[in-house]
Amino acid sequence: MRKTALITGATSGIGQATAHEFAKHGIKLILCGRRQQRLDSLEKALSRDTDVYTLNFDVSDRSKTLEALESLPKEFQDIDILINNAGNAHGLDPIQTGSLDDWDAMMDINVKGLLYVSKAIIPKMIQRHTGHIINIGSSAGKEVYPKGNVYCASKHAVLAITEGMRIDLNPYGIKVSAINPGLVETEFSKVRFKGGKEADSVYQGYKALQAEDIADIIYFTITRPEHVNLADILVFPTAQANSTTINKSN
Ligand code: NDP
Ligand code: 8X3
Repeated sequence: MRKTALITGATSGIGQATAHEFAKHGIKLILCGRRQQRLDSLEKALSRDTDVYTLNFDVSDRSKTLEALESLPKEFQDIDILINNAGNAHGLDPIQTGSLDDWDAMMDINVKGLLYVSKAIIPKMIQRHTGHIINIGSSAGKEVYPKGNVYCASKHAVLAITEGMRIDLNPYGIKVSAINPGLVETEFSKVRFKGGKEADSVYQGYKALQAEDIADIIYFTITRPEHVNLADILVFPTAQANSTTINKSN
């Protein structure tokens, strides 16, 4: 039987590349995001290869998230794969000057949003005794870097939640994985720096990971045999050794 996947943050970057990768393999798709035009074009493009359903909601809005996920038509209700990917960094500031709005956004989207979406989907996975949840963490979830404070905290939380999910869902045959990338060239830095020019230099002077590299790893992770779960993957561009050591000599 064809599998069904729900991807949050499918309108850009890693989520969008994953949608394309899954469509190529005929996986049924529920694609989520807030930018309707992008959802419409994705639906149009990917419907050639698979069945696509789109949902527009803000993951940080608890009632809208639960409402949207409850509204899924019958043929999209049996979700086999959940990719909790929606998220971003907002700002890069020392703790003493960080913005409360940025902190709220990161905790509300990266942490609470992931929990709301999971809360809606896990019960059916438990009922069906099958499922695979992939949480997109970050190298920032394993290591704190200067001015990364709250973003790093949000991704450390994602890793802790992933480990908790793996324990609690263990009796139900549900796989839970964390994929933790280093620098990936997406709209991530545009969002972090609110469109400011600091974003331009983030991926210059070396070859950063591309969204397709992560999509490829996600597809590999969901296609391992039933008894194999890739629990926790850390992936850097070759030029990056850790959050602060990047060889920009290229
Ligand atoms: P992008 O900015 O390219 O994509 C972010 C996606 O998240 C968009 O589709 C956006 O959709 C969605 N999103 C953001 N906020 C919300 C919200 N409130 N409600 C619903 N959807 C939302 O970044 P990436 O693809 O790089 O990021 C994807 C994930 O990967 C994030 O969790 C990020 O933290 C993580 N990551 C990124 C790395 C990088 O270097 N790029 C490295 C490590 C991890 P829309 O705006 O339409 O709602
Ligand atoms: C994104 C990677 O290093 O910008 O999570 O935090 S980093």
